Formats: sequence, C-alpha cells, structure tokens
Amino acid sequence: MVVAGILSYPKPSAALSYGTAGFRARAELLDSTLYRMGLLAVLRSRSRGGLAVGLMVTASHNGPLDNGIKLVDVEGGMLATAWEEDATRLANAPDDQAEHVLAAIAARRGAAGGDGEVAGGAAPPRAAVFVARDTRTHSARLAAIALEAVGVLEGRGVDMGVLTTPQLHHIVRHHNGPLAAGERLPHPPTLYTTSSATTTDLSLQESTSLAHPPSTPHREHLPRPPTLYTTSSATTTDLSLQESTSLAHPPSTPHREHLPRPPTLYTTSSATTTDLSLQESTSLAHPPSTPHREHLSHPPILCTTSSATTTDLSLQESTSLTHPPSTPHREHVGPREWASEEGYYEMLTRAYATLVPPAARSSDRGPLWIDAACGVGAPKLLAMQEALLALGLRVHVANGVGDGELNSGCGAEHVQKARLPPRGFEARLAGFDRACSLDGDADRLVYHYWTESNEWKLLDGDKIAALFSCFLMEQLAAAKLDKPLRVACVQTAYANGAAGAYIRGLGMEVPMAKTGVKFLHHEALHFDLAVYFEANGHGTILFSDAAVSALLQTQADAEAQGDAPRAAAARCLLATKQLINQAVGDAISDFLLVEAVLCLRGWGVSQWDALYSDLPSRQTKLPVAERAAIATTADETRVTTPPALQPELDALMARFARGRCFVRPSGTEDVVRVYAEAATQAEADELALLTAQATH
Ligand code: 16G
Ligand code: ZN
Repeated sequence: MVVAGILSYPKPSAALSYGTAGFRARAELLDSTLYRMGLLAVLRSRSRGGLAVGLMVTASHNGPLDNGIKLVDVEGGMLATAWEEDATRLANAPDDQAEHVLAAIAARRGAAGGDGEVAGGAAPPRAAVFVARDTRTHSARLAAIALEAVGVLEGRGVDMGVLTTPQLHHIVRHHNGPLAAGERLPHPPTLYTTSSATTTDLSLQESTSLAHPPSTPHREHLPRPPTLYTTSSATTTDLSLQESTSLAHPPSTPHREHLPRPPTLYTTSSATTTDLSLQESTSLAHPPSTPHREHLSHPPILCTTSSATTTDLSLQESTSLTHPPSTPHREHVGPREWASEEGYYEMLTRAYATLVPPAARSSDRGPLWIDAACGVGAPKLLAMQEALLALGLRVHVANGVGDGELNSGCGAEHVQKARLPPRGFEARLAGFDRACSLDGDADRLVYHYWTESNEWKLLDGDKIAALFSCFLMEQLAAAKLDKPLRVACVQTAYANGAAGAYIRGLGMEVPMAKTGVKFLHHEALHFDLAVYFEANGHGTILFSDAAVSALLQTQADAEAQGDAPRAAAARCLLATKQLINQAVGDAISDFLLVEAVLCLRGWGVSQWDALYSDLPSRQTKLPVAERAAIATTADETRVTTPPALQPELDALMARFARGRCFVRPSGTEDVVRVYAEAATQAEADELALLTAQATH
C-alpha cells in the first residue's frame, strides 16, 4: 500500500527542502511531498504516543502559484528541528527508495508499527494527523493527498478544512493539552472511531472523489465546526514508548548535530535532555505520577470584570506547586473545548472582553481597516466580526478571497518589504485612521497609517514588539509581583537599532536570535515572560508557567488584601496570556492585543508610532553561487567565515554615525542578505553598498 502510494505520486526532479518554515514550491511539484509528509506526520504522532500533529497546506506569503507544507508539532509549535532533516530526506528520496527511508526513520524514531513494519499501524499508539489548508486553489487537492497517506498508515487523518496557520497550531496545542507534557490519560482512546470516508465536508467533496476512492481507509472528515473534540480523550500517551524513543536517541546520535543552538535548552527539573523536540525531556520531566490533576481541584479563578464574568479554564490547571519555575512552558494550556475553530474565537473574544472592559470601550474609535492579503485571514476575520463589534471593536476586512491576486500588491510581506501601502489603501481613506496587513496564512501582521500630512507610515514587527513590551512592563509594575520575573524581548539582527534601544530602556533584556520564527520562539522559552517579533511581523508573547503561577498568586493575594489596582494588573496580564497565541505568531490574536492596548491607553496609532523613531535602514541581497561560503555567529550579527570579512565590516561601521551592518546567508534562497542602518538614509544606503562590495 505504502509503496503503491509513493509510486502513484512520483517525485519531481527538483530538490525539495524543509526550509526555515517548511516546504515551499510550485504547487504542481508538491504531490509527492504532500503524500510523504502525510506519512511522516504519522510517524511523528506515533513517536509521541499518538498525540495529534498538524499538517498545514500553505505557502504563506508566496504568490498564488506556489504551495507548501508547515508541520505542527504535538505541543502546537513548529516541527521539532531534529525531524526537519528526516522530512527533507524523505521528500527527496527516489521513488523506489522512499519506503526504505521511511522505514529507517520509523525504526530510529521508535515509530514503527506493532509488527516492526512501518505500515503495522494496528498496534498502539495510533497516530492522529490534523490537516488544514489555506484558500489557494490547489490546497484542497494537496490536503487530500496528505490525508490519503495518513490513512494508508492507518493513522487518523482529520480534515480540518480551511484554517489560518495559527488556528491549526492552536487546535493541535489545545487538543493535546497537558498530554503533550507527558500526562497519561486514564481512559482508553474513545474518539475518532469512524472508519471510512463518509465525507461531510462538502467543500472537499470534489477533491475527495479524485484522491480518495471509497475504499481509502481512515479518512475522516469531521463535520464543521470540529467541535467533536470535546470528549474526554483521543489518544493515550504511551510513556514506555517515549522512553524507548529517548533511548533510541542518545545525545551522541547524529540528529542532534543539527540543533541550531548549543544544547542548553529545556533543562527541566528532572531531566536535562536537549532535544528541541521536547519529547524526551518532557516525558521524563512529567512522569505519570506528576500530580497534574491537583490543578483541577483549584476553583476557576480570574478574569471577572464588570463586563463579563469569564472563567479562564486554561488556568484551572495551573499551580505553582506542580510546576516549579524551571519547568518548560507547556502546562497552562487550556480546555479541550478550545480545540476547535469556534473554541479559538471563544478564547480570543473572551480574553479581549476581559482586557477591555466596557468602561474602556470608546464609541468614537474609528474602525480598523484590515488588509487580508486576499488570503485565509479574510473569512476568519469575517467570522469574528460580529463578536468583535459587540465588544466595541469595529473592523473592516479588505482584500478578501477573490478580491485580487493572493499576496500581490497587498499583504504583510508586500507592505513591509516594498514599504508601500496595500491595494485599496493607497491614499488616505475617509473614516480610517489606521490599518493593518496580514500575510496569506495570517501568521504575520504589520500596521500602517496615513498621517495628517499625507505621509504613509509603517509600524512593523519591531513597533508591535515595542508596544507589547511597554504594556507588559507597565502592568508588571502595577502587579508588584513578590519575585521579579525575567522579562525579555527577543529580536533578530534585522530589528531596528532604535527599537532595541527603546525596549532596553524599559528594563527588558533584548537577546538576539537567528532569523526564523522557530529560533526566536526557542530563545523566548529561556525567560519567564518574553515578547518575540521579527521585523516582518511574525511574533507573539510567551508566558512561562512560573509567570502564570506568580500572576495567579498575585491576583489572589491582592484580592484578599483589597488591593484592586494590583489585582487588576495581574488579571490584565493573565487575560493577555489568553489572548496572545502561545503556540506561534498569530496575526489575529496580535491585532486584537494591539487594539486592546491602544484602546486601554486611549491612544491613536500616531502616539504608538511616536514611541521611538526608526533609524534609516537599507536591505539588499547578493546572488551567490554558494551561500554557505558565508557563515555567521548564532545570532547572525557577525560573520565568522570568511575570517577576513568581519574586521572589514567593523571598519565600515565605525565610519558612520550609528552605523550597523551585517550579512547572512538566506535560509530560503540562494542569496546572501545585506542589512545596514545609520543616522541618515543616505548613510544607510552607502553603508549597505560598501557592505555588499566587501562581501562580494
Ligand atoms: C521564513 C521565516 C521568516 C523569516 C524568513 C527569512 C517563518 C514562519 N518564516 O519565511 O520568519 O524572516 O524565512 O528568510 O519562520 P531568509 O532566510 O531568506 O532571509
Ligand atoms: Zn505566513
């Protein structure tokens, strides 16, 4: 079956690579990759005891002819780095060898079936793979291919239909919940027991009939919305398997060589393993005896405002006792009810309602003009529009699906890279004082506006990070925690120097990470509370268990003492945690937090913009035959190879007031990227040119 399937989707000659953020290529080249990644997703799920993984069919901000895959790991984050190379190897294996490559991965990862064969999926744990897609014309067909592969390995493929990328991350995270941290379920699996392709998602029927003949086993189309996920359990976490997985990968095994960082991450209280995938350390850190269930005895706390008495169920599970500060960030997840698209909207709107109580909702705030890049963000924003209106937030969704070419002349990538307003917002628009742009799969966000003097101005990811940072620091000061938290704002080398200076001035640490969201995310996990953003608009805020526990304690103490402002600050920070996507950067939850902060401060966008002024900067790229000829330090701020280059760049920087430059090999194209900033635009341009010349 597996072999037949692989042969029915022959691999193209083009090399495919699981790049910084997954596979991306022309859609017509991707059939074999979708099939094979469906298979790999099954292995990944099995290797984590059958916890669900996600497979997102999207090419994000790329043009409409491209498509791609982003794999979502069991905790809701991006695929564990250690598996990326397996993904690339499997995608590129010649058709007649792909099954062997798959079998080798399964054996090495402890993910073979019960009989030792890859396809022997009848033995537990049974895999669960949630497949979602963006609105590209070819996405439904490609999603169907992935689901077919999942079925061939007897995994449970669940068609989640059209979602934003962060929605899929959210659903996987909340579906697995504390299970991802190693909790053993008390009951045998009860969910996902349908056995055949009784399709209920009408939008998919066409592709289904093409790619999934009635005999295809285990294709599950959940009726939308996928609220079925509220039953007690889906999968058990087989810790014995996890142990064998970790045994199969001692620290010296080759896959660890691909860790992007020195092995210092995730040193938990009871284990000091270093696999970024977290599977070993987490399972060891939370053996079945870990008293997770004590959390349930805590009464629902939190978020009682004059407007709405919301009970944040996500925090019921939290205590400081069971999660000492050194425990990784994965315990305060949320109820299973939120593991659906509706649950996502519910969680966000409740959090917004708590953050912005009626007294803070000003009726004269104008609507926000949202450029949805002609992508999947548009229908999802429309689905929320009414609920947001009820909370005093008016949004106007522009550049919806079918309004023009996806990501072309619109969307976050266009706006931020070209520094141009999107289609429809080329000039001041009566009634709109602020706008934002999402990218094609709604995981990136930038803001922009026209000033009174008709100047168009961009507020990029750095500005969003600055707004979030000052808001957090203000609320933390008001919450007066007994023990200060380690708070950071993680940036990349691309962050404008003025942003870093501003955020440092707030008293936060500003560590640098390599370009690519997963690297920022991993760096952020070192802190109790961390904002992270790329200038291109991808980012979020991560709250550790230590932070949540401290805030809960503070809120309880302050309430007992009748200290209303202190209690309100703690409550506000906890609601922020509920609003902001803990799995991955999310344009929808990010814009809601921006709007909440602006509203609470009574600020317009120009006051936000005035937090600091960007230093002029210039970016350019050099086509190169071998981009690997340039190597940099881990944070990409300095060149290590060739050795003579960095001293030259240092000398150049010294020639310009506030001069800073760096070069780095792209992770997505055969180019070397050049960045320069300086006190004036002319100087930034000159420094960029000189840097490019020195590099060539
Ligand atoms: C990917 C990354 C993006 C990064 C870009 C850098 C994600 C979701 N996307 O698109 O964050 O800025 O790569 O590309 O991580 P480059 O290496 O070609 O400069
Ligand atoms: Zn994207």
